[in-house]
Amino acid sequence: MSTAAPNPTLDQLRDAVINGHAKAAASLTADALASGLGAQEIVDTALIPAMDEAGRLFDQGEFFVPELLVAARAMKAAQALITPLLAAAGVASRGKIVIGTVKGDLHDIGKNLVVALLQGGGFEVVDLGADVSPESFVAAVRDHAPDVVGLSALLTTTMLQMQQTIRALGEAGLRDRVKVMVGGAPITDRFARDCGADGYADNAATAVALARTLVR
Ligand code: B1M
Repeated sequence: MSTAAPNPTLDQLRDAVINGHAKAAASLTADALASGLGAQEIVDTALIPAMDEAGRLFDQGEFFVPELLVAARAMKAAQALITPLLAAAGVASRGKIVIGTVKGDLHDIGKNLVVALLQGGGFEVVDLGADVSPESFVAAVRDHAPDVVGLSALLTTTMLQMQQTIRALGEAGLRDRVKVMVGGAPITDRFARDCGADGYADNAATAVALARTLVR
């Protein structure tokens, strides 16, 4: 959590994302970076709070899916400038991770942040995208032989796909060759244990720490 004083550029950026102004979001992100703010600080103090606010407005019936979509598009315009900075590391690979958002779930903003920080943390990442079936995870584990499989879910309905995916890895005889980590807003430590995962992380930074532990 940042302890910095309120910053007008970050306030404007947050508002631009909530209101779905993609061009403004990109140029305000560029301004924030040029003013010396760090990529992680911009994510933590403007971008994630903006998506939380969009979710709150959706909950209250003030936003509908189209508003969420334009907010997500503005978030991605900002993310396009931030991701290369989060991912810049240039250290030797710490391990390989296959990651995706589970079947039926189209939310990929948080997963993309996790990917960027894993890359920044020195991991080789195979990103399968969103709405990834258990069969596609199994095929990717066969093809890429990763150390870790990462499963993301944002919906209480799709989190059950984590269990299906872990079961499919078992049925394919691959479960003992990989560690499985899970994350996403509805996931808890307890759910992670119950669905047979090896670990749970509640944000992108702790996901990197967890991946390091799992690879060790
Ligand atoms: Co949706 N949506 N959405 N949505 N959406 C939520 C998740 C919701 C909480 C909104 C709400 O009601 N308040 C709600 C879910 C309710 C529930 O299941 N209990 C919801 C709903 C209901 C829906 C639809 C069903 C709406 C509808 O159609 N009626 C629909 C479902 C579509 C589908 O997936 N099949 C839907 C659609 C969408 C959009 C497509 C419009 C858009 C997504 C665009 C995209 O991602 N490309 C969208 C958005 C933007 C949201 C909110 C507003 C924001 C999500 C987000 O990006 N957060 C969201 C409300 C909210 O979360 N406040 C909401 C920011 C992101 C950085 O955080 O993803 O949590 P997060 O990721 C974090 C951590 O969770 C963690 O690290 C990340 C970074 O710190 N993490 C991991 C994530 N994955 C990890 C994996 C790991 C480790 C850590 O290891 C592998």
